[in-house]
Amino acid sequence: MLDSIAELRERYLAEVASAGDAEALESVRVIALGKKGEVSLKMRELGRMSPDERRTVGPALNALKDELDAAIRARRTALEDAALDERLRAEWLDVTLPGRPRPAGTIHPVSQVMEELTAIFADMGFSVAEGPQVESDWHNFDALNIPPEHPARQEHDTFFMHRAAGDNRPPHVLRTHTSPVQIRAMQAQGAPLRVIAPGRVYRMDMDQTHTPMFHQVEGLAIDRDLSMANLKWVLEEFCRAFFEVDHVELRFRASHFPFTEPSAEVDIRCSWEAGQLKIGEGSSWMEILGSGMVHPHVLRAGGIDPEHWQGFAFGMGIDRIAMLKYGIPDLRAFFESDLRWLRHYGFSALDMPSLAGGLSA
Ligand code: 2NM
Repeated sequence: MLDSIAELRERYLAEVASAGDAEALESVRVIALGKKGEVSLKMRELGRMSPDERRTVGPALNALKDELDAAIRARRTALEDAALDERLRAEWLDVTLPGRPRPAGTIHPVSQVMEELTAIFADMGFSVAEGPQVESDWHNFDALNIPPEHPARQEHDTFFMHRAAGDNRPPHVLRTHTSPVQIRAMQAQGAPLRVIAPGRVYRMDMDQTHTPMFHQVEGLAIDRDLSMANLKWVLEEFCRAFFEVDHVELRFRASHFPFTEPSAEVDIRCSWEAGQLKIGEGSSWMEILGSGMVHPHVLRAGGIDPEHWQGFAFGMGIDRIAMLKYGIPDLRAFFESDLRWLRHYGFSALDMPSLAGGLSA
């Protein structure tokens, strides 16, 4: 009997040692130590033995059971450790590898130019004002001294918001300029005041050089003693900084706007050579903006007393000055969202406008 126990011991220890995974090990355990396993069956034979025999075989079987049990546990732990080592080896990750490159979007020229002009006017004390794109016709027209019979107020120039029968709210339009933002700024902030209002505007117009939505920036300065001279200096400084040239020359031509008196259209000296535009030199003039002294009716609509305050205002097309500065030939491409166009004319998100060139003192 003791011989066969020694044989079992040798055989099962060998099987435990050679079990290659948890499953094989478990079946060795069942066959050896399970309820119907070989060691358990041997234990049952103890009943049929003489007391002497039992005294030697019993402890030997118990010792075998404990030894096999310990060997199985040790083997299980070894297999688990090996599996973990293998995972750690296979799933190893180099966190110092560079990231996968992803295509970066670009900044639209209109956004870039808005950032640039905002930085330039901020340096001259102007803050940015914003307002709704759907405006009351009072803010968009009446407050700006534009009378009901003015052509801009006719159906074919302006987008009017639909009104259901019985809707008694005042008429609303898609703003046709950003001037209503300045009316709101006057009402909210009073005088003195220096703001610019960049943003989207809408007019029913669509051809080579017009789109029904475009971008404008308007400026407004109100103080006790402002004149066209201050206006001219601000515009010259803006053009020098924006077009990044040492000298610009502006020419004021008398004009007419309902919201300013007097009014002037402003041309900038330039040259066109071989299709190349140069700002600041040459013998050509190009119109770039409209301006004037704010009409007393407009100041009053903004809640400002024209007996004590006066101001200048100006407006220009952002899309147009973007085309001039960056040599973009076609306006309509601005709004087509063509990725090839955006990659070609777009700016890097890191290409922040700066005043490194500086404004003159
Ligand atoms: C222009 C030309 C002249 C202008 C007027 C105002 C306001 F609201 F202050 F009265 N903002 N912008 C103005 C004046 C705009 O655009 C060609």
